[in-house]
Amino acid sequence: MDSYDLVIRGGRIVTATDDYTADIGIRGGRIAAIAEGLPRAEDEIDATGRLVLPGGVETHCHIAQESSSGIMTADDYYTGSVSAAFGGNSSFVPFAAQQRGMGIKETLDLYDSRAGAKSVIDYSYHLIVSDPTEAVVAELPVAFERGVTSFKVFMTYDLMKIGDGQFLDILSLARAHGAITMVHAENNDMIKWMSARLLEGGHTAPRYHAISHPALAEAEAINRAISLARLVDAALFIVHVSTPEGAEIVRRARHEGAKVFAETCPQYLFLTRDDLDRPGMEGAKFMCSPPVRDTATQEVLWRHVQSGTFVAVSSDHAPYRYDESGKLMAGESASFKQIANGMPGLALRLPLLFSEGVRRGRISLHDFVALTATNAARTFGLMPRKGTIAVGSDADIAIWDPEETRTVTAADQHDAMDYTPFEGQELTGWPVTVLTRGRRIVENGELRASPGDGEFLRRKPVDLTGLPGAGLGPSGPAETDPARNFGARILP
Ligand code: DUC
Ligand code: ZN
Ligand code: ZN
Repeated sequence: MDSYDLVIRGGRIVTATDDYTADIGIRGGRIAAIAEGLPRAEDEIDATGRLVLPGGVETHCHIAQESSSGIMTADDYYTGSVSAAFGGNSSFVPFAAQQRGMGIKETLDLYDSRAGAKSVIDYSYHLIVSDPTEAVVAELPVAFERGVTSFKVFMTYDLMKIGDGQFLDILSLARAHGAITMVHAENNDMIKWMSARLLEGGHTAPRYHAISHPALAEAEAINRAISLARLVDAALFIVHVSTPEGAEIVRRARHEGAKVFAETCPQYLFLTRDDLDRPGMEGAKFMCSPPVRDTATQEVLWRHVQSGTFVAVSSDHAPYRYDESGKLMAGESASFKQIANGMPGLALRLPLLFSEGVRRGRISLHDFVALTATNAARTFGLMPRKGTIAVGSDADIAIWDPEETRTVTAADQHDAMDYTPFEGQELTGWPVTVLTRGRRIVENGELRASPGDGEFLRRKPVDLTGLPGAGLGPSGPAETDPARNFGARILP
């Protein structure tokens, strides 16, 4: 059979490893053929002069999620997925957040009800575990049965943070089921102590948010999180690394064979704490945790992007509007402790990285694809369905015009936000047509999808093959290995 539902003709196909010009034949939502001169199909896209890339796989964004202090994100699964699609993404994995007192099934059911009828792109969730009681830990396998193979835990925020023993429970259970645990790694007490001193001194403006989260708080917590993961030989993913110190700990741990993955985010590569020091409360728009740092930090983080410390660059889209529903909930004179943490960026992650990364020669096109799609798909159990262009994979494709220049505006984000931290920036290289499972979601600036077109993705266990240390003998410490600890069984 050589007929296709759709042929994308004549584009330059670039994956994490390949770069060639060919046609792509799509049948039943999947890539059925890649070749030169495919037969004509009823539906065709002329991709001459365009880049044909795997659709982005966004694995760090907060959608229809209450913050730890109960503020709902501005984006729901409709606006969030539409914004993601306009930004060149074909799928995303936001969070399903267990609030204290909630069960696992209850949490996943709640997010199914928030996502199912709304998302225009395929989706899954990472399960945030904030209350790992014995009953909750016993219920965690429900998540694996439903194809949710990643957790996220917090080492900070009084209402979300878990203790080190609880962290070990989750890591070891995740290991037994082939899941991966993500962590927000900052030392809670250092931040609280610094914040109290600052507030006592009357230093309440948004810029002091950056001061209250010292680099040492991130480095200490990353080091501790990795130590805990190493003790039980579990896979760990450090989210939103923002400091040279933190990145260096990750780099060294990977070199030493720890099962550690990490990401950074555009805000740490493109914004600084000077943005937090804008007049009045404007700085609140740039508040996220960990905070944005300085230009010297940006340089070092770029080097870690280039040298493979980070497997992904994720948006950490955490949308709270610049009004009383979000950032200004506690009024115009709120202290930095009363302002929601997070900023939007779902639609700009790829254009920023393309314009400022690829076009400036900081990363190759292959790196760009790996950092925005392939590595995330692989790490979070979506490979080979998502994250690449190959026969048999879902036809999740973003067609880019590498020469188009646009000026960033909040209105063009297609989200539910009233600002973008990147307002006015001129970027070159934009996705023009985006497909999920062979369906056009966005075409020439128009939305072509309907709420509920996206499907829930059952994910596989994490693939650790080829990670530093894999296949080089026992990877955990002797004390937890029955072959080396006089036969004691420590891990499930
Ligand atoms: N951590 C996140 O990952 N996102 C938003 C705020 C935060 O603390
Ligand atoms: Zn976080
Ligand atoms: Zn986040």
